[in-house]
Amino acid sequence: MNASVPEPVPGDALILVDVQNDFLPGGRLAVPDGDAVIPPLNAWIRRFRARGLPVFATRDWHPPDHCSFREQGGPWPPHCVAGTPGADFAPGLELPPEVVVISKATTPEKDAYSGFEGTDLAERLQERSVRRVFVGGLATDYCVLNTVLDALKAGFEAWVIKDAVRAVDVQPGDGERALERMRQAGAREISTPPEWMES
Ligand code: VGL
Ligand code: ZN
Repeated sequence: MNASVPEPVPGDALILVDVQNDFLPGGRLAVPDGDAVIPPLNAWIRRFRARGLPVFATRDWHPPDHCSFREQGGPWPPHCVAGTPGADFAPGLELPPEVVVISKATTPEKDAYSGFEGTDLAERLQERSVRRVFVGGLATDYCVLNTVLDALKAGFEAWVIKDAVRAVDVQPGDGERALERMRQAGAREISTPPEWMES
């Protein structure tokens, strides 16, 4: 479903999921075409900033011996090690100075794909009276999926910015299946209006 575009209003928040160097082309866990999320996300950031609405940025922030890394028996190459350049936000992402950064999966023994897992993201949204979250970033089939599902579970309305997400696609079709799961759970989809991309 692609409803007409709502201009962000009070009660809305933007959540940028893991737009970090290691998930971009050339990174240690590169998401194909991952850098394509940056221009539309910048358009959303401008829109939210212009209205004084909150912008949150989650980041994978792993210790060097994180359990999700292959050396520890996990599924992934080492990535987003806290404090390394690979864990930095993409330089092209126009993060506002007042962005709220949410670090996740920060301990060796636990992974967390959702920005809500083991963080105070739900409380931070509630204290700003947020009702709707708009979500984009990386990757559709892991951290975007789980962040959107948890947003819905926590009682927020969730909108996936479809042109501002990309999938790892370990199995072909994972990204599409993730979008379907989000829809089934009650998420809505939206595309960045082309006119937002011009300025
Ligand atoms: C992610 C795999 C491992 C993600 C994080 O941000 O989607 N994927 N860690
Ligand atoms: Zn990770």
